[in-house]
This record gives sequence, structure tokens and C-alpha cells, in this order.
Amino acid sequence: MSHLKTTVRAIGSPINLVFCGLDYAGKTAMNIRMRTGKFISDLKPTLASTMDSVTLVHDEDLVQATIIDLGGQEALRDNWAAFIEKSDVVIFVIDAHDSSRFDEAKKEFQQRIVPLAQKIPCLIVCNKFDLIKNSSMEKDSSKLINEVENTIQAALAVPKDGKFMILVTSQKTGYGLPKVTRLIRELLMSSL
Ligand SMILES: Nc1nc2c(ncn2[C@@H]2O[C@H](COP(=O)(O)OP(=O)(O)OP(=O)(O)O)[C@@H](O)[C@H]2O)c(=O)[nH]1
Ligand SMILES: [Mg+2]
Repeated sequence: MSHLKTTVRAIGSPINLVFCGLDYAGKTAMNIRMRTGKFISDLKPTLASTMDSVTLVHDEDLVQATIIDLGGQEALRDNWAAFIEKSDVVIFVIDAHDSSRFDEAKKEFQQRIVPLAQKIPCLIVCNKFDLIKNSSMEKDSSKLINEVENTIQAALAVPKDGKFMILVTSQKTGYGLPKVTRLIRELLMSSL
């Protein structure tokens, strides 16, 4: 049994994940994609939080998780802290294609996520990569992914420590999702 596997099992099952981030970022789309593999293009904004179970698969490993999906509209953001404090990992989703809202996302990230990150580490999900890819002249995907990661790292002023990891995703194509479980495990190890 690998060291990683032993560590995750020792933390207990299921792990608690909470989705935060501005409205329209793609939290519910990611929640649904992780649970069903489907992309829904006409989702309604989340007004009441939801809780679901999911089995995360990585290599031959299965990790049971509970997902809390929160609403990101401004009036709902004060609710985030109570849920974050009961979670093992925060998944902060940002619409990486909408730079007009980067400052707003940074404010919420710095105010509501960073102060809690020593206890509850954070996976930053740079979502809607399909839209970026469609509108970019850059044809080299790995270069583009790198650019997106760097852009969001700078836009949110992500602290450079092991409490934060960045992942580029598209809920439409499913890009990036196979890496979610591994990154969550690495973040859990950072808080041991
Ligand atoms: N093209 C594209 N559209 C996406 C992607 N992810 C989400 N969307 C769309 O973006 C819209 C908003 O997605 P939601 O998942 O409802 O956003 P949310 O973060 O849950 O928003 P709130 O519940 O209001 O906080 C929906 O129409 C989704 O279909 C993606 O990766 N690519
Ligand atoms: Mg939602």
C-alpha cells in the first residue's frame, strides 16, 4: 500500500468537500459532472446549498466524498464560512474566461478562503477552459494551460504554499477532472 493511500485512509471516510466561488463560475456544473459525468448547459443559480455523495476514483483507489455546493451570489457569500469550517478541502471555482470578474473573485478569495487555508486547504479550479481554448490563437494546449494557471495565480494573488493547488478544467469537455482526486489527496496530506 502506498504512503498516499495509507494517509488518506487514516483521515477517515468520507471526506468533506465544499464548492465556493462567484455565481456563474461553474460549481454546480462541476458537482454534476463529478457525480454523473454529464454537462448541463442551462443550470439555474444555486440559492439553497445542496449536499451529495460521490465516489472519487484515482488509479485503483476509491475515495468516498460528500460535496456541499454553495450559491455564489453576493448575498449568499456570508454563508460560506460555516460550511468551509466543517470541510476537509475547499474547491474554489473561478470562471477563468471572464476576466471582468477577476477582481471580485480575488476579493472573495482573499477575504473568505485565504484566512482559513492553514486548516482547510484549497483547490482552485480555473473553469471554462473550452471557452478560452476556442477564443485563443495559441494552439499548444499545454502552453495555454500554463498561461491560464499563471493568470489565475496572479489574478487571485494565490499564496505560494502547499495549502493551495491550481487545476484548469472544462465541465463541458471534462478536461482536468481526472486530476481532481489526486490533488485533493495531496492537499489533505498538506494539512496532516
Ligand atoms: N462552456 C462552459 N460552460 C460552463 C462550464 N462550466 C459551467 N458552465 C456553464 O456556466 C453556467 C453557470 O454554471 P453553474 O454551475 O450554474 O455556476 P455556479 O457556480 O454553480 O453558480 P451559482 O450557483 O449561482 O453560484 C451554466 O450555464 C453552465 O452550463 C464550462 O466549463 N464550460
Ligand atoms: Mg450553483
